[in-house]
Amino acid sequence: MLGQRAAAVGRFWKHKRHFNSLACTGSEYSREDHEQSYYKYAYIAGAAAVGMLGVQQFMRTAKLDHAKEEKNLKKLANLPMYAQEEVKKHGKDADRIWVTYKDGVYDVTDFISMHPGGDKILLAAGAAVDPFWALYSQHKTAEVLEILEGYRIGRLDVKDVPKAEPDAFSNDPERHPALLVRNAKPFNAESPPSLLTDHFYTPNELFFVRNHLPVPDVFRKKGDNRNNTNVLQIKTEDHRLTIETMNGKTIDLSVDELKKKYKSYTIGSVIQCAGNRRADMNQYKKVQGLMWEGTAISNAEWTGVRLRDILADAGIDVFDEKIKHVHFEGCDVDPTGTPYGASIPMEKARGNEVIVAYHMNGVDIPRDHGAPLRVIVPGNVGARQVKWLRKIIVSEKESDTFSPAVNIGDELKWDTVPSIQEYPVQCAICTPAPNTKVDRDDGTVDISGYAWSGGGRGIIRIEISVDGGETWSSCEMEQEEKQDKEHMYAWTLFRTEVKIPPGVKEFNIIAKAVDRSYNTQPETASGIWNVRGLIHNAWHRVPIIVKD
Ligand SMILES: Nc1nc2c(c(=O)[nH]1)N[C@H]1C(S)=C(S)[C@@H](COP(=O)(O)O)O[C@H]1N2
Ligand SMILES: [Mo]
Repeated sequence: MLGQRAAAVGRFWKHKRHFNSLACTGSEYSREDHEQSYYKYAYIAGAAAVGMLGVQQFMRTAKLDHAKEEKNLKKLANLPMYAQEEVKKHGKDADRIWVTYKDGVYDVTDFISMHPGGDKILLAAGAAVDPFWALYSQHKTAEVLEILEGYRIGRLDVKDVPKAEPDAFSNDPERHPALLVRNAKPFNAESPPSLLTDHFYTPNELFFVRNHLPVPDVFRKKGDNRNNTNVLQIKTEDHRLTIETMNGKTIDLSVDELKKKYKSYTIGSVIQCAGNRRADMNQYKKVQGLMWEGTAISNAEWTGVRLRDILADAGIDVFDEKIKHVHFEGCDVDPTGTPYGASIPMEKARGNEVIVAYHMNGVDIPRDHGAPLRVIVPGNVGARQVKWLRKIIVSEKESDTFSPAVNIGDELKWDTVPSIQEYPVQCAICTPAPNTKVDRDDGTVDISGYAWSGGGRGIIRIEISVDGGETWSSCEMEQEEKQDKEHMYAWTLFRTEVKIPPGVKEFNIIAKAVDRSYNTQPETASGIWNVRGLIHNAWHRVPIIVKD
């Protein structure tokens, strides 16, 4: 009957999970931008981690439980010892549900019934949560451990205590030390702003990284004895891309076949995370998610084959009105077996510019960026550009790895808003860094930054103000010559110098851009604020200190 209760909770959760507060497990990870996969991963994270215990409401309960927990600690020494076999009897269908963590045995029954989403802990019911925590290590905070202790009922027999889990991220690639790490596992890092505008095409090593899970190990060679069972192992030679039609027919291609069969195209295209500049929006009013500053964006030249050529070859009529969306699936699979996924509208998918890429800046796509294949959807938000691509599916429906829009208040019905696809106009200053001290005697300050807009809308103007937006001067722009203003998927770099305003000890450098549709950026976050801090594109302001 508890099973029923949990199932009911589960249903409730399913309905409510689009409301961020329930999806939040209080960790960076689950509050991530997940433009699209947010909920799914939050859901699973909520599941997996006893950070599962970390749902916000739970945090509140935790405080109430504090006194109880102190008592528990005292009791700890006298607690009974249980063998794994005993714990196993308290699986998801039992009256009382137990889990273990290290040598602790916990009865989480009450937690499950009290907290929407708490039933996710059922994944570990009657067993150890350790393997889940290995994958979502960011949940294993002192706070969460403390909460868990409140549910302690005993000790696990030493012989049954799980050995330390292999680090699920131990096969992640080496990264360049200049990347600014916002979260280590899974790896999320910004490009260093001080180097970003030195290159029109961002060197692969400095390209920002946004991963939801461990990097699939696509380079494992025969005879390599790493036995990390948490990481999906695939070899580039063995990798297959499957295309599934509406009537269930599939074809599949190896990377070599794909390269040989279809004409190749190269396109300069930006990838920008919808959470870029979230930290900025957070200053205006608190938001949730990984606190990206202004460089969760990079620009590369991608080479691959047109998506529509592959679809046509699979017998799919790209003008069939029944086909509304094209879904993509990655090789990165979470503990419930669900791969990272996203979809784009068919109208976009059959365009000239969408490719299944195998090269990034002229070399094989590095592991962090989707080796061996990723889809590039120029002009759209980063989340749609699925890495480690293994499957393409055409469908009447949008991917249910739901993709929220932004704006609106707390009671937002996520289901009613379409996903973010094309990005609005964006620009940010990369140098100087905020709070740079300049000498008044120097007279001027050198400025550099990037601007970009979604949907191929080229940037037509970038302007700088040092008087709070009263007056503006325009910047010199560097653009991709091969792209016209109607099809500009690469970014625009800008440079200029401004005079240090007389008589001030500090001032703001403000930047804003205008795109081909004459869209420009809002002055503040006021009208675009949203709880998850997505697509923040207000005027970018960098405070500067003047030394006399
Ligand atoms: N398979 C897979 N594809 C993915 C992701 C992921 O975690 N797994 N992250 C997405 C998000 S949210 C972004 S912003 C971009 C980041 O691409 P990059 O890491 O190459 O910069 O990849 C997208 N594609
Ligand atoms: Mo993203």
